Amino acid sequence: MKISEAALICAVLATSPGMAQKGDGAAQKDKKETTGKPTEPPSGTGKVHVISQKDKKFNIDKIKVKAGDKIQFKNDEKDMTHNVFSLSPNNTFDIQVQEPGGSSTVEFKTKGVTEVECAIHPNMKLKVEVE
Ligand SMILES: [Cu+2]
Repeated sequence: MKISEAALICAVLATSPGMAQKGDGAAQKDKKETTGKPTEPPSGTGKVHVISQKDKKFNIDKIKVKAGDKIQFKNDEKDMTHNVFSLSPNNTFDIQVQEPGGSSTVEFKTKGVTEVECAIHPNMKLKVEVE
């Protein structure tokens, strides 16, 4: 009797891990954001800072982020394109032509100061301090 009871318990335990994994998978799926941008790999737990471009300027001129954080650059103009880029060696990037209503997310992987500019409007400047 005792042996068969033990066997039953073992059988129940053996099925448990599978069920637990299923639960975790569903929870992760719910949290996942759908940005529609397949170019963004899911890396780290980096925060996303949103910066708006309106009236030919960034809504702020300086921001501090942690290495691994991302900045989402939004073009909130009515009818003006922007072209945000950076030549700073620690985080070089080029979003290229961004239409009104467009949005692009850039990951700042490396510590240091990253100077962000717009190729179309030389007065647009943003200093990102990556810590
Ligand atoms: Cu611009």
